[in-house]
Amino acid sequence: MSATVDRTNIPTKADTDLWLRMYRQMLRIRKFEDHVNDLYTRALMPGLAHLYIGEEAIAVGVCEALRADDYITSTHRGHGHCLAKGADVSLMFAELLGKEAGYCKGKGGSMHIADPATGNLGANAIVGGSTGIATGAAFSAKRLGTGQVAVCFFGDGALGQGLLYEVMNMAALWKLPVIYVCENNLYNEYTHMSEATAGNIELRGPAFGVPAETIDGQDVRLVYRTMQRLVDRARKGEGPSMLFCNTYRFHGHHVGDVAREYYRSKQEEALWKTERDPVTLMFKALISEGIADQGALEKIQSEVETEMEAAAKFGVDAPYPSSDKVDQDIYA
Ligand SMILES: Cc1ncc(C[n+]2csc(CCOP(=O)(O)OP(=O)(O)O)c2C)c(N)n1
Ligand SMILES: [Mg+2]
Repeated sequence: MSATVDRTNIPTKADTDLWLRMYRQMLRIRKFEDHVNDLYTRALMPGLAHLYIGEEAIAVGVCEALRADDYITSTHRGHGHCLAKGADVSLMFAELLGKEAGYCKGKGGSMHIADPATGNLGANAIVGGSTGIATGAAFSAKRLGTGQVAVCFFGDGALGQGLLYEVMNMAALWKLPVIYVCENNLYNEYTHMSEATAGNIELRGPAFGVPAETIDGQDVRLVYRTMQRLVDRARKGEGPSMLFCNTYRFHGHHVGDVAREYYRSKQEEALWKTERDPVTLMFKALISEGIADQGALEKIQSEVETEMEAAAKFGVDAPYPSSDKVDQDIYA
């Protein structure tokens, strides 16, 4: 008698290629931002940057579930979203360093990167500001019948912004293909979300007829699979949804926020870094499931490091815009 093999849980080659790609994408965000922190610390980068390190699984899991022409809108903590949707790392470094080769000719910096070629409608320094842009993009996709969906990334702090509820009301009424992805990293700047956000946040969507769910935002494959479902229903015309991803930023609110024990304990930070690091979790899962050995994953690490070193060097070496262009491309 031959044993019946249950093949339903055996990953296909396409699955394993995708998981390795997701691992690489998370690492690219991590190493990009390690360089950003280093450039800031060496006083080579003007202004500030809000690091996404610790939250990489959300951007990657979400963007892997999207088509190239689907839209995203981003936040002040936006590097991960831009990279996961396909932005060019050299142009990103150039932008952060104020160079002419950057996405906004060096005049926007970290918080204003948009990349229409990859469906990225832009980061936004106004907390909650991008909710209106994503909903408008979804409205246009629906009117034009393009089949595109729009994803709005926002932090838990944006749950206190009225615009979110105005647009969610419209999105529900008109069954717009938009997914509101809340990155709940527990903090709004230096305030714990429990001090700023009342009630059960998961009930806010359903109050408008927008289904909501909450998942572990450190598990890239869970984020991806959940988003596949929500994207599918949006594309089929079943309307908006809301996804809460529980996560944590490993660094301060911005690169300059280094002495932060007055609002967040070192023990809490250490716990997330050692137990809940999305890159390490995926590294361990890929090995324990026999998808890759340590050597293969270390090769990816060194390839990503080489890529980021070259891109950072491109940004550092690139020229600044000339002074006669100082009043161009500026809107006030
Ligand atoms: C409308 C508005 N109010 C206040 C600020 C100042 N501000 C910048 S980031 C931030 C906190 C955002 O917290 P959250 O949305 O949770 O995002 P996170 O920084 O945690 O990713 C605040 C209050 C702002 N940029 N825009
Ligand atoms: Mg937050």
